[in-house]
Amino acid sequence: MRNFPIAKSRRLRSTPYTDRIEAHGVSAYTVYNHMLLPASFKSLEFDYEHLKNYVQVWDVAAERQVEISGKDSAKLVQLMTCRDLSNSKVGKCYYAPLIDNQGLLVNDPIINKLAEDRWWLSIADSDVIFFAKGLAAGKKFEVEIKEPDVNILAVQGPLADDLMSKLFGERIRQLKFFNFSYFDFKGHTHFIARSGWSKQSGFEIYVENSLAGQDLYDYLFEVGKEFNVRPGCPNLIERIEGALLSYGNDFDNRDNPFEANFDKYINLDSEINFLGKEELKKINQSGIKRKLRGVKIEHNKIDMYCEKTLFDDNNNIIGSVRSATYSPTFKKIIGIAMINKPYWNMKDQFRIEIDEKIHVGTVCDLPFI
Ligand code: THG
Repeated sequence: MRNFPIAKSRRLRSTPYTDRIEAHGVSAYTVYNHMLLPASFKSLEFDYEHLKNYVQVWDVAAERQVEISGKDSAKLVQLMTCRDLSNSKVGKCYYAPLIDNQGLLVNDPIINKLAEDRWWLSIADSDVIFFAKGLAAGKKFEVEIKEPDVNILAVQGPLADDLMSKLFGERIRQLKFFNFSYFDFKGHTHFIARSGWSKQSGFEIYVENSLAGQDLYDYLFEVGKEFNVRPGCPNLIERIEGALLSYGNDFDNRDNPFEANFDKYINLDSEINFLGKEELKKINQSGIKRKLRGVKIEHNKIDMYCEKTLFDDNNNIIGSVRSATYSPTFKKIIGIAMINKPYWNMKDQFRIEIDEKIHVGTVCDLPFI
């Protein structure tokens, strides 16, 4: 398939950093929450090696915030997720699957608890705001729901602490994983979390003032020279190796949270009230019939425009690949696939068609690294 340029419009939203990342040589975009999300700069493999060795600044403004505040905000947030938030603390971030009334996945945001009655759901690519507004209206909850103008800059890579401490001071090194705090730079206070969509460690700056954010972007590059800073973005190779799941790619509203390996975020035994709880109890009782697993394929190139079916030796369908890429580390294709029972424990090879040729692969554990 050929690649075509993407036509921009107001509906396909730019970010406050778009001019800057284009000046810095963004080479591909994807669309996420109706917004531009960079997908590569120099090349997927170059960006991958750089991310694992130095530090990158990412425009991840497309990770939009759904702000839920007011008297019933905690009730509404809990209603949307199967993760028990009853002991949640202000200043912490909670990775939490959102579930509908059928027990199916709606999104997998990071839920930031800003106050007992104020939350930011940092969402993946689906329209959570309408789901939240519909529930609030139906339940007659006293809440305010909006999408604030927050545009995240992520700083990711092994040298992220060194770069960030130059701007925000040494205190930032003490920030714990999935905690957030407030840090000043040039008269502006920024909400910063130790989180990000890579396994290389780093921070996310939830920029609330776009002008201050653009200034911050420029400073990160100026101060970052000594750390070999580069522009970057969530990297397909790195995130598949680390099995960071992507809503719309690896799982979506056809799948339940057990199938997507979210078991540790499913709390069926506590008193909490959430949508789809009875359905999830039933699924838990009867057991699932398929789940996400890793796959390795002996080939060097794959384009994923749609799910790719996997077959065993007798031409039985064993599952389908949902995300995949060539990994320079494993020197083969690695992917995330929904594999049917009993094949999810399969030790034998499966077959897959890529570019009209048959290739072989094996099922394996996630993550790869
Ligand atoms: N940061 C912010 N918002 C986001 C993402 C992000 N919104 C969209 C998307 N990413 C949400 N999905 C994920 C998926 C995985 C993780 C975070 C967001 C993640 N997982 C860790 C892991 O699996 O190793 C740890 C999670 C935990 O157990 O606490 O970080 O990246 N702002």
